[in-house]
Amino acid sequence: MGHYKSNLRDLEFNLFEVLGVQESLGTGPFDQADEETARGVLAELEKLASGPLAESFAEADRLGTTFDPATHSVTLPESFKAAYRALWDGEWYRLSLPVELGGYGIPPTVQWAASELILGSNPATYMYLAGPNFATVISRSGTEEQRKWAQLMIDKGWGATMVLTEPDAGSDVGAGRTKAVAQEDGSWHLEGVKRFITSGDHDLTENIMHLVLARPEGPGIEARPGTKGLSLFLVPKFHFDEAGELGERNGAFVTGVEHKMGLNASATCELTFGQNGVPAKGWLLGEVHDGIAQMFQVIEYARMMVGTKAIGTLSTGYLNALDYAKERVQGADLPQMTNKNAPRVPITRHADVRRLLMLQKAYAEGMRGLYLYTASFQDRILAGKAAGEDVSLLERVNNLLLPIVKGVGSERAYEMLTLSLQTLGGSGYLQDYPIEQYIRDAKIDSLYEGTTAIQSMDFFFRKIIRDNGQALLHVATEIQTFLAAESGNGRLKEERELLKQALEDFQGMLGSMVGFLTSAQEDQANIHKVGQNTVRLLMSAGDLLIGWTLLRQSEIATAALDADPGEKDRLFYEGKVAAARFFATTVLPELSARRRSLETTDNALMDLPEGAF
Ligand code: ST9
Ligand code: FAD
Repeated sequence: MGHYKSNLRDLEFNLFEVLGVQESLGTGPFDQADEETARGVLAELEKLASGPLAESFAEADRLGTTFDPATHSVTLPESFKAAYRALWDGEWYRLSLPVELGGYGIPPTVQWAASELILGSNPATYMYLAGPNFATVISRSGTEEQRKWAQLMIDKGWGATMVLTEPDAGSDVGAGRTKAVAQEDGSWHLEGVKRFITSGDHDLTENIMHLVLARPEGPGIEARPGTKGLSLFLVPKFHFDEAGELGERNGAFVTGVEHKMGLNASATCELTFGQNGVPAKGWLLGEVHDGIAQMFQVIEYARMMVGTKAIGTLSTGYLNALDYAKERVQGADLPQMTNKNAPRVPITRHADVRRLLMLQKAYAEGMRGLYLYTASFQDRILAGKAAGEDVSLLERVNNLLLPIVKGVGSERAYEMLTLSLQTLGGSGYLQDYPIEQYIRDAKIDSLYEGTTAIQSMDFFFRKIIRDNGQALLHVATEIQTFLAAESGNGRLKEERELLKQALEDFQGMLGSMVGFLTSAQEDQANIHKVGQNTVRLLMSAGDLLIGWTLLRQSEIATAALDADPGEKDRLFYEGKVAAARFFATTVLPELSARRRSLETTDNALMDLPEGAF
């Protein structure tokens, strides 16, 4: 048995029992796929993820990548390459492609469910599959010639990277100094050093297309500060002709590979442009200064991916912990604690182990529901666009939810994975079990693609304030409608009350934050009161939505239980109701305390001299 424990039952529950994805399958842009196809995709991929894909997970972690500075090349362990090959040969990358580029017309909900299976089993393999996916962005904004390159990237299975970060430009992408100098032949020469570039080099594909943000320089080009002065350049590892035949080596060289805490099969590279005796030639995508907006098309996908990766990892962490707990016998039942002859029991009998397990379950399943709810807006955007409808509100809701999926998904997954490890006691600390690796591999999720602080500021300033709260109002109205519906014959009444209170607490927090922001017009320092609380607000939005998601799930489960399902389903549905109850009674009340703390924020923290820390 491999390390990976999937939860296909819960994926299907979300897709077909909660979201009703089958209603859009076979229609509009999804007319090529029916429910059977969708279930078939997930079942096939589940087999691959639990078997061949999972096999190299631990070995690739221990062996890591090998960097040869003389040739600037990175090689990967053979077992890992075999896993990647299995994914590539199965053409699974096509799931995320639009039909016109060879995709299957599978809705995003099903795509993300499929992605969870790969990301939970062997996340680095997924990340190396970026080529076809990034080609869609090139195809969307490129010239006719560049659209042909995009097709080559797909047909030839090239790799791709997103290249933003520099030593002095991490969260602050606009501080980047890498420049691109216009050449007479229409190409550009890039000069500079980028760091932390995922998949910057490897031996999985014959070519790699780097999508690089740089500052354009040349006649008639206005220099602009910050992100709005960046352009996106396509910089291939090898030059190529019209048919995609490879030519000379281009001057983008990997000059270092990081040694890191986890995700060791994923090469994190320093990428140097134009400083190794060969010019780094690039081609502008679209117009100058459109770079950051174009790159955000890639980033939006990647942020969703990172959240799904974290949540998928938590799910397998929880299921590994659960299996262990069922087998591990230790201590007597608490009521018999004074009886030294009492029979020893599996640790699942201990209240604290149950607390650990149920918290993991609630977050894993609640956050799965949340990323799939987010994906359901992506389904509706595609369907709406195909029908010529106005989808701007749907887009804004999707945008609002992304920092929650990414920021909350990564933070809570990491936190809960420590509970998965705790469930195993000392054994959890060993490499005999996958959980220590899960923790190491998942820590990155709160860092790259924008740290949690960046997600939280995006959430408050861009997704709520700049949006005039429209998208938030849409989601809040859905929660209120759920609360008002009072369905389920009055069952879960107490939990609904707790959800109502949590919604009020969240709205109270937001109200105070808007107050701080408004008062900053009089006293600029008050903006720091906002800054002290954006992560608190984001995490509270996450808990509110997770609580709501679990309650929606439990409402459906309750109805299913009334229909007297078979034993296996009965336990599944009972678990849903229990998770919702547990989360509502133990986590949601925390929002009231967070609200009190937020409301009393002052600037003492900011006034403290640095030396006092
Ligand atoms: C990284 C990569 O970390 C990690 C690994 C990734 C690996 C990817 C692998 C993918 C694999 C795919 C495989 C598929 C396989 C499929 C299989 C299927 C089964 N939304 O606020 P302003 C834009 S990469 C949209 O003034 P500042 C917008 O154009 C490194 N757009 O920002 C805006 O203009 P306007 C990641 C947004 O103060 C403009 O930016 N690094 C958004 O200048 C300026 O906005 C980071 O993420 C948004 N949310 O700059 C950096 N926000 O306003 C984090 C901004 O006119 N830092 N724009 O619309 C930030 O995000 C900063 O907030 C900042 C600030 C840089 C944006
Ligand atoms: P910093 O920006 O220096 O942040 C340090 C701390 O300060 C963080 O806690 C941060 O939240 C906080 N902080 C910074 N600014 C603010 C602010 N304005 N307000 C509040 N808090 C703030 N980049 C790429 O371009 N391509 C890749 O493929 C890629 N892959 C990566 C893979 C790995 C394994 C790693 C580690 C990084 C990768 N990155 C990549 C870079 C990654 O996106 C950055 O590390 C990330 O954006 C944070 O930047 P930084 O590390 O410079 O941290």
